[in-house]
Amino acid sequence: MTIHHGRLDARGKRFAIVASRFNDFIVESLERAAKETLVRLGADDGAIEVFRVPGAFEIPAVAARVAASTRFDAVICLGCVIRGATPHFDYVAGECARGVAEVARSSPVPIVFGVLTTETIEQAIERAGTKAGNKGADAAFAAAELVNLWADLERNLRDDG
Ligand code: INI
Repeated sequence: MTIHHGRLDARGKRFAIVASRFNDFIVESLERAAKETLVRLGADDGAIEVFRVPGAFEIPAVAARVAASTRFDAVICLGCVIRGATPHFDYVAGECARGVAEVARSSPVPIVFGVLTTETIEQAIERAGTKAGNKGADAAFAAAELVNLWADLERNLRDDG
């Protein structure tokens, strides 16, 4: 039996973070944790670039552009959409998730989804470094793992089409 998996190792890799400014007091915590996690996993601080967008709705288009540049080994999308804050929740959260998933399917590099979609501010705070962990850190772990799985896929599946 062969199991393919990505190592949690960010050494020598370049990461783009696409982070939205809306609800920035939450997104800043996600961004800080994502950067700290990548550095803990071996990435150079200088190998991490942040692309800031106004809101979660803008994340997919910028993630697509950044991924297409092939300057990065992975793209991490970070944002926060809170239902209590807007009647547009379903549109903004839905389009962001749908858009990132669509971009990820055809991207030359892995794209991970670290966008909080919560009912309340309290739930967002819980997921941004308090009792439910930090989704920015989780996204960074996922990105590091996928970068290495991607490399494994390139090595092993290249001849299989
Ligand atoms: N953007 C968010 O990232 N989070 C939100 O909670 C939010 N709310 O509440 O509306 C939000 N709206 C802005 C949206 O993402 C776009 O930036 C805006 O519509 C301009 O295209």
